[in-house]
Amino acid sequence: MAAGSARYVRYIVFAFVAVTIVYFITHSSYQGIRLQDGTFPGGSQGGHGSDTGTASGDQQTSPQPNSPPAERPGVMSDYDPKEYPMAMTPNDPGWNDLVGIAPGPRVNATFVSLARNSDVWDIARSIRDVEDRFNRRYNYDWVFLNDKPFDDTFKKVTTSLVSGNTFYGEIPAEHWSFPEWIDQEKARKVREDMRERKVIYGDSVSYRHMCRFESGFFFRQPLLMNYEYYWRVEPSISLFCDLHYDPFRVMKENNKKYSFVLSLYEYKETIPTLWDSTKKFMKNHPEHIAPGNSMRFLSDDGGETYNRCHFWSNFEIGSLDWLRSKAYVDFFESLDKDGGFFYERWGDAPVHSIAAGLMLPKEEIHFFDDIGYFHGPFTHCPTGEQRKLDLRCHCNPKDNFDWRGYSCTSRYFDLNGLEKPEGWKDEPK
Ligand SMILES: Nc1nc2c(ncn2[C@@H]2O[C@H](COP(=O)(O)OP(=O)(O)O)[C@@H](O)[C@H]2O)c(=O)[nH]1
Ligand SMILES: *[C@@H]1O[C@H](CO)[C@@H](O)[C@H](O)[C@H]1NC(C)=O
Ligand SMILES: [Mg+2]
Repeated sequence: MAAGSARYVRYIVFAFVAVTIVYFITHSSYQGIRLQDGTFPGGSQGGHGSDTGTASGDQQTSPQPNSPPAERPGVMSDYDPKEYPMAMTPNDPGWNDLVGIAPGPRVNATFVSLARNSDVWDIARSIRDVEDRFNRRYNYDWVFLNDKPFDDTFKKVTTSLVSGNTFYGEIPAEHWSFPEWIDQEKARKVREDMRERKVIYGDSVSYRHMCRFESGFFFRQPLLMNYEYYWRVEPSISLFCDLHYDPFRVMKENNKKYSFVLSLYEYKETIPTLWDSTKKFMKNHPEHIAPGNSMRFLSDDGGETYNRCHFWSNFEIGSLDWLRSKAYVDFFESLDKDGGFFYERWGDAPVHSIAAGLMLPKEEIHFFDDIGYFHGPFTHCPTGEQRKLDLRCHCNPKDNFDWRGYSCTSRYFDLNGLEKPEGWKDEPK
């Protein structure tokens, strides 16, 4: 009965192949990244669905203006962190689970990028890195802000890359212009003078509006009012390592208000009187100065002068509620009245840093060593070989800025009594 058994074998082989095909089809969906399931309306929001329902895709066709809903599925205001342990080290369960949507709660948080339409391809690269290394598994929203309306290309490209919902906001003119108390002629002469002295961005009006906006207004835009935490992302940054946990949860669960990856000294020419204004504020508002603050990070003589150390604000994960607090807003308004955003060229980095350094207890500022990061010309590459291997980093250790002379990160460790990461002595100096 050779013919009969041959047919029998063929049936078995056929059934096996069929089962195998069905298995691969049902198990091969590329989780975390979905193709757009709709067209792009003229509206200001694009969106994606997601497996955990952390973002809802059912508002995509609504016309602008749009805003994120206060209630978002997956976002929990109160939960017991112990019920949802995060893998913080390679020994923790789940460290290697980097496929699929991450389980557990989501924080009331969003990415935020200020950008021009012409920044589209540079912000696209940044988004791609953030998604690949983190957000494809978490699907957090992304808010884009611009002093002009975003064009269709910008919205299409960014919405296609972000795994969460996207929102596009236009900044009101009052937040991107000269306040009435600024003497235009005086401001113009300063720009002329800085142009001659070749101070970086010294002759730019728009850069000053940008710095003032990032210092005092981004966190109060309507699109950001529905969130508690933000992660700022600029065009042309890179992320070098996988993120094995949710940094928003690290912020929330440890009561952190501000965080950084790179710190350095500010250009002297851009902030000649910033510290004078700060001292005036401290005198007028002693109630806003936190006991146990980070003055030692900012000053080497007990507050008499500023050592120009600041956290580099092109990367920030922080608390919007803190920036919206009376303390922070009083500080910004006091600086704004003094006019240094226009009579000098105060950057938002020293402004945020001084605020965090003086108005937060030092424990509320966090250093994210695990987040390998580049923004020209500086690199933060996590310290130590094993750490980089565990995190699957692709940065060159020789590029790490952390322990070089021009970095302020050593001071941060010293003032907080923190032990420097293993291997820091062998890193570039
Ligand atoms: N909408 C808008 N965004 C701007 C403007 N100037 C700068 N930005 C954004 O502000 C941030 C800082 O600007 P950038 O050119 O990266 O300055 P740098 O990092 O200090 O060299 C980036 O997110 C830019 O996209 C502007 O005139 N309009
Ligand atoms: C998120 O935070 C904002 C601002 O604090 C709040 O108004 C909103 O209700 C919160 N949403 C959720 C889902 O917790
Ligand atoms: Mg930049």
